[in-house]
Amino acid sequence: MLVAFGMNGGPIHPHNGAPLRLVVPGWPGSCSQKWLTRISLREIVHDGPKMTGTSYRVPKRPVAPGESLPEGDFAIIERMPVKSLITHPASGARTRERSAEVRGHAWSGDRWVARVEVSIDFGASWRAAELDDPVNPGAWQNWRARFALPSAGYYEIWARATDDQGQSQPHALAWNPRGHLNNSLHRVALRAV
Ligand SMILES: Nc1nc2c(c(=O)[nH]1)N[C@H]1C(S)=C(S)[C@@H](COP(=O)(O)O)O[C@H]1N2
Ligand SMILES: [Mo]
Repeated sequence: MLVAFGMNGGPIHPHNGAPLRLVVPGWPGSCSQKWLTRISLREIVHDGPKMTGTSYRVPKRPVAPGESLPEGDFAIIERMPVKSLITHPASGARTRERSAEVRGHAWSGDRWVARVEVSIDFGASWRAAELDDPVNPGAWQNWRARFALPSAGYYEIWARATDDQGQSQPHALAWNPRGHLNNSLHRVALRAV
């Protein structure tokens, strides 16, 4: 865990937590508390505003959508699961070319991402993307891949990351009341014209 007083070579902006901010890489954003003026170590679970009830918690066992369960059956989220995002092209983009470059980021809590694969045929086949190491521990990993677009038409680009312990992203996931931990595949639309 870091206590940050600066960001991008300058002072940290109030939006981002000035004067001081906790940064807990790989754990939920809720751990990275902003606007610190003092630190107290307490022996109880965080009982501050927005931190209680089902906030940042998920059922300990798989439950049916909408099922209600007692508070004791929830676990506080710790490390975040493996996830990837497609940052280029923008969803809905059009291209006149017959190939496309796809780019994005991937991360997995406090682990490394071992590979990212991309599909343009709705998951029927996958191709390995080129994947960078993190620039420092806890940083996102950048990735990119180039695809042939065999004909004009509507394509979806899907990305799937797998971490160094073999955990991969699901197509769909178990329900939880707050919709936390949605690490399902990112899909973007691309139209070749
Ligand atoms: N003091 C304080 N810190 C906080 C919060 C808050 O409500 N109060 N929200 C947390 C949550 S849930 C998130 S996701 C991040 C958002 O940080 P950002 O504004 O830098 O993206 O701040 C965290 N730190
Ligand atoms: Mo959050």
